[in-house]
Amino acid sequence: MTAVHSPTAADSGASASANFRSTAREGVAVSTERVSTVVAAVLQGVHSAIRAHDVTYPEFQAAKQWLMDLGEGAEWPLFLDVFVEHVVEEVAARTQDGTKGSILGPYYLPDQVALPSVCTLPHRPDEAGDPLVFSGRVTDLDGQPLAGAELDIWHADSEGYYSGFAPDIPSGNLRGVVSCDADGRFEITTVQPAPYQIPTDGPTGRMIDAAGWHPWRPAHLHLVVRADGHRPITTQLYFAGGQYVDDDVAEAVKPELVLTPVDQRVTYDFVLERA
Ligand code: MBD
Ligand code: FE
Repeated sequence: MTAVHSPTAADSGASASANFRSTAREGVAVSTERVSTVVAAVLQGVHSAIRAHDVTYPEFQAAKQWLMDLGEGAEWPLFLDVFVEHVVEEVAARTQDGTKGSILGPYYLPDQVALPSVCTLPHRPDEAGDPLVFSGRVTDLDGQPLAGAELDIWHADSEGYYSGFAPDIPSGNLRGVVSCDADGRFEITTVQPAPYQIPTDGPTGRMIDAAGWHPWRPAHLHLVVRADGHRPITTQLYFAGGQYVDDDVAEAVKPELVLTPVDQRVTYDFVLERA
């Protein structure tokens, strides 16, 4: 029996948490002084919000309950990537030249299928959605092509769901690692992604609703672009005129990253700086 069910917060939150735990990370050596400085500043921010807004005991207990729910719902990666990562990226961007970066988000998966410079992303036989052809070139800061540069690309389907995080989508769907040609060029055929809605049935969605905000990100393509000897860039591309481009819940849109589709085609040239 195959149950067709709509994705729930529990599905995507738990998958995002498991995926994050399984990602190999270098142990970061953090000094006592650094921990003290940053943690004290975070706590000060909380303390000043409580004083400024006369936060009450019932509100404090409700916040405690919500934080416990966030952990039990395995939504810490989702919550942090939506509401905090954009500021970490902003700080990292201070020292990055070339193509503008954007947030990684919770739905990256490593080790996807290798594809040639002209390719179609893996998709279901009946994949819904308008066709989209995304082409461009990868160069260095001097405009020299980076032969064999790699575009690690992933995006939501025409309903806004990601393979690996929503049920009933084959693994690797709408994901791939594209090798550019000798001239740094690529041309990727895929489908137009839909805007992404933060699951409304989990703690993050309940907080957004309680605050009267909206839970949407504009439609986007995710990319990590790499080339030997160059600093990789993690970014996202958006579509001019699309819903929520001017009002992303994750505040991750930069004007340089908004593309204008012409006849279901978009182009973007990536520029990488030396490592
Ligand atoms: C997404 O698809 C995403 O890109 C981010 C940053 C957060 C939640 C869902
Ligand atoms: Fe996304």
